[in-house]
Amino acid sequence: MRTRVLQVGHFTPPMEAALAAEFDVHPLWNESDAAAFLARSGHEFQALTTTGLVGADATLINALPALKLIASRGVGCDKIDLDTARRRGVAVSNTPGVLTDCVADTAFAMVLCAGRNLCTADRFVRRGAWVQGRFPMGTRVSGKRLAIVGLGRIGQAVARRASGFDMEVRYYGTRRNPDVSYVYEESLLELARWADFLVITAAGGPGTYHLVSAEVIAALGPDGFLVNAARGSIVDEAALVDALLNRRIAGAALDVFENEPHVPPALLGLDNVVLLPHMASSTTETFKAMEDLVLDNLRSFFREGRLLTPVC
Ligand code: 8YV
Repeated sequence: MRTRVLQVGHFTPPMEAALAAEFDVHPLWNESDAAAFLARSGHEFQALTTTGLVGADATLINALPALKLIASRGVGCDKIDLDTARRRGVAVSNTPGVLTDCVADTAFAMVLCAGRNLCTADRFVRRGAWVQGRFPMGTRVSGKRLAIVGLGRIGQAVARRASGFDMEVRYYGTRRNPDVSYVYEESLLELARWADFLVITAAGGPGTYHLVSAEVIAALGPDGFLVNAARGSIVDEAALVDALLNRRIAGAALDVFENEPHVPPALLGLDNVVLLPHMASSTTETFKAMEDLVLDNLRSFFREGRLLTPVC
């Protein structure tokens, strides 16, 4: 009998086809009354496939009494209730590594867009404003100070890109990384004071909730830029909106928000913020690599009893 897989996050069409060819897949979104379906048939599923953005909460995990594995596409697991999974003895896999370069590319593009006003400049040309005069000056990026919050795989890839732009790099995180030569700053406030660009690449979840507080944003100062390619929950969004509205920081570039896909309406009319739809990893190549890894984790777990990229 094929392993029965409940699907709660949408995949690309080739992945949907590959998954259905090997597993007995049931998309939960086909059910008009998901709770009633789970009460009736939840016991049939051994696996749950999801994405970093959809996750799996305690209610869902507990509605699947035979669940053995949650296989997620994406590196972030902040939407998966890992405590409940551990308590229930359910294994969890994610897709680290394969998305690092594309996320770092986007994060660095955001640094350039914020400093050099590239998105505003595009809008300037489109609305015909160029014929009326010059586009205002931006801020130099090369040679400036770039601070990284969370120097994991993605943070280190951003740092490597920054080195190519002759930038000085420092970082903040839960601990100093002995394998890198960048300066470790123990105080996030001090790091923000030092930085021209503060780039967030830390993991989301309760440990980093509102880590970038009103004080940290204030410490960045009127010449500083904030770039968030990690999770909206890491930044006190209301404080950030206030700082951008009142020009207390130079600008921001945001790929993530506290209540996606909803963006604070106050940001929509501002030219000092770049707004992206959580797309840092969204390339055909990276999504294929992430989905291949989801599939390989499922195969490996149900055939050999081990995960390639276990979370727990
Ligand atoms: C994805 C992400 O867009 O990996 C993550 O944690 O936030 C993104 O890469 C998404 O989770 C892919 O399913």
